[in-house]
Amino acid sequence: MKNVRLGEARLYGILDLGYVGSCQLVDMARRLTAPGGVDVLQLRAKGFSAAEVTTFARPLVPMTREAGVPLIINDFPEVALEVDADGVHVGQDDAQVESVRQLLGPDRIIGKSTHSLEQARAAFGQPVDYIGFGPIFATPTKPEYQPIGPSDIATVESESPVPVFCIGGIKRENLSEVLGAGALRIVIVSGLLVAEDLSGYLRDVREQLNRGA
Ligand code: 3NM
Repeated sequence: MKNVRLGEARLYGILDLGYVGSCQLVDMARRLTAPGGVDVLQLRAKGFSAAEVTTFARPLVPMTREAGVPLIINDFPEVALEVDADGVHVGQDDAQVESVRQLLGPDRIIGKSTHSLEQARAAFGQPVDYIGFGPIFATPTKPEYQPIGPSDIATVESESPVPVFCIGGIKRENLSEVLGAGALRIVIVSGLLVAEDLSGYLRDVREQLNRGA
């Protein structure tokens, strides 16, 4: 069930507390998950405690479930269990995927960030349901990371046993380049969160994704 939903997902959004105030989370989540919006939503709250992330996540669970959009918690497997979120996203430095899988059981989604072809290939042997691959372009959301460019996207797509979500600096303005390089699924963080006309932005992105399908 989880993999069918992920396999069909094309657009992944992230509620990043670096862009959205805690009081705006629910409203932004509602707008992002409205019909025509994102297919997967992650809560990313770097620098906050597990207790704070639990508080942020709790109201998002019923509303994302009603919208039919899986809710993924960045970094905190215990919080995902506690609030009954759909899954967890881990970075390269975060807890080992095997122990997160043990904690979450077989049915919750685990995603992992990868930042090179080598890291992507290493993740293929791990119990993950999807990988992130990037940053494709330079991004103020993760300024300390070197962009890897779009050239390895087609290789990762062709080798990966799980859905690949390209991430990092992707906007509606450069989406055609990412899709042209072979990407099937993308993550957009700041592009969506700072859009002046969010529903227009989403419509435009979805049109490009459908055209590239
Ligand atoms: N992870 P924006 S890049 C959260 O490469 C994150 O793993 C990345 O934000 C990775 O869409 C990134 O604003 C930031 O560029 C993406």
